[in-house]
Amino acid sequence: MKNLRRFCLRVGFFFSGLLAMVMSSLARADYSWNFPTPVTPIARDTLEIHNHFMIVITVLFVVVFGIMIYSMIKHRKSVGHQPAKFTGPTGTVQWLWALVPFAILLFIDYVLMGIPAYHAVIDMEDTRTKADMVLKVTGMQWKWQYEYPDSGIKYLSTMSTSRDQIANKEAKGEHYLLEVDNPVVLPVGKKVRILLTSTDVIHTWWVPQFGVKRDAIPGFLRETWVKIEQPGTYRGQCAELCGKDHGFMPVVVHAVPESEYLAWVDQKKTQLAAAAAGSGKTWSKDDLMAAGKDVYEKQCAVCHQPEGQGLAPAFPALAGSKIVTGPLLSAEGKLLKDSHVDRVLNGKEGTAMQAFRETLTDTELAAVITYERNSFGNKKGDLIQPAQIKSLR
Ligand SMILES: [Cu+2]
Repeated sequence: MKNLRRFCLRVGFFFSGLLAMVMSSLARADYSWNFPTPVTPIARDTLEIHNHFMIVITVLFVVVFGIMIYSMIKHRKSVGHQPAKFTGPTGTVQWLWALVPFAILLFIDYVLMGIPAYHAVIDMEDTRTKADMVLKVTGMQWKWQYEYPDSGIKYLSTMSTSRDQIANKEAKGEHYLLEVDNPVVLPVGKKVRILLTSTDVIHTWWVPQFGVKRDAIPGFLRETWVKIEQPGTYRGQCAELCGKDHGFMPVVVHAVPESEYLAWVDQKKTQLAAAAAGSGKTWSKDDLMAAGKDVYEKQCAVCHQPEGQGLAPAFPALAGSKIVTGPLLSAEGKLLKDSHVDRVLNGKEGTAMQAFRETLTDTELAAVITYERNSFGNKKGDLIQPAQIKSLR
């Protein structure tokens, strides 16, 4: 009786410890218990399989632990139970003890769980059947580029949460760290084949409500698909530790009815055409400076810092930098190797400095170069026109 009491006490301690842990973690985090509402077939399948598996494993848990606990109490030493005297795996009964549970688990794994999982995995990988459109997603430190090959649309999407909110100098907004300047827009009810790649390190494009989480790997093209069933705004994040600002490259998707999507495509095309036309005109220095400040704050400030002071050792200062204050172009107007313009256009291999020639327009490049040469105490006084950038490409 004494032993039983001790045993029960131990079990009690174990479970009350476990309960205390669960309660304290609940008190710390306010999250809901369940997964977010699925809005794609993949997300729905995944959730259904998860729930189905939870039932199977709960039944297994209760049965196995039930037998174990019953056996321990029933056959304990204090009620005079004698241990069996046999040694070694002899006799049919012992073979049965091993083989019957083995067969049961095999059935559960391959039939009860295997078949639904197999169907879901095949469905997830089927990116091509009846795809209505393609979206190309490129991960880069620390933003996403979205491209609609069918409509010729391509743009960058960067986090729009202010640095002041991150530094606790300002109250945090509702969608803190989960908001961007240019969200992805996709039509509802269409199968979208998503191609993923990266320009630098591995990133992961993840939207929980889509049930989609796929690595974007440099040098590889990977794919997944979504068919969003309800209009809405869906938010996610990069889910692969990809460097300093890994936590600051959210994914935001606006799912809209098809007519609205087509209107957005037209509007975006006009916008991009207007930006391209801007590269033909001659800009004043003030206009370049104003546009450049905007580009700098979005694209450059995360590494080189808002005041151009840099962040040692990885991110050099632009204030007083030899490269930034060096010559703009050669006497013939050609690109100088390792010059300021060369760095911004082509990046620097082996460092976090990426090539911006493909991600920024002629106007944005000219503006940000002009801005950097005439800010943070740099007083070069010169400027570069978008048309010059165009001719350097
Ligand atoms: Cu990332």
